[in-house]
Amino acid sequence: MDNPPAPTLFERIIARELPAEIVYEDEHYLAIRDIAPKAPIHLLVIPKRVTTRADEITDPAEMGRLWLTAVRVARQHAADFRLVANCGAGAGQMVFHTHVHILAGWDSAPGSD
Ligand code: DGP
Repeated sequence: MDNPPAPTLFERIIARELPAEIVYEDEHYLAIRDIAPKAPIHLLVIPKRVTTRADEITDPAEMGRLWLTAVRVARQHAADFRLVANCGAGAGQMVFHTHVHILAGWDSAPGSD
């Protein structure tokens, strides 16, 4: 039998095996501050259910809950914000546990790349 895959960094944060600055938590989601912020406010919304990338979520209700949780957390920190989910290494994904980036806090509108 194959060994189960090693837990990802985010699974270990959810399990409190690794530290993180937690800004929100409920039964299904954890939101933390990104360790290498790419905006003045940079948070990550992480579903506790393990999937590798956001496009693996096929249940519309589950995807809706993830989106609405990201919006709720974002609004707790900023009026205007950007939500991003990198899907795959070619898109810049580095941690292969689904997450949504919340980017906000610029003084003026950021570029669109
Ligand atoms: P992505 O490239 O979409 O997989 O985003 C992963 C993000 O995770 C990236 O912006 C940096 C962040 N990150 C990596 N390691 C850690 C960590 O140990 N703690 C926290 N809080 N964030 C991390």
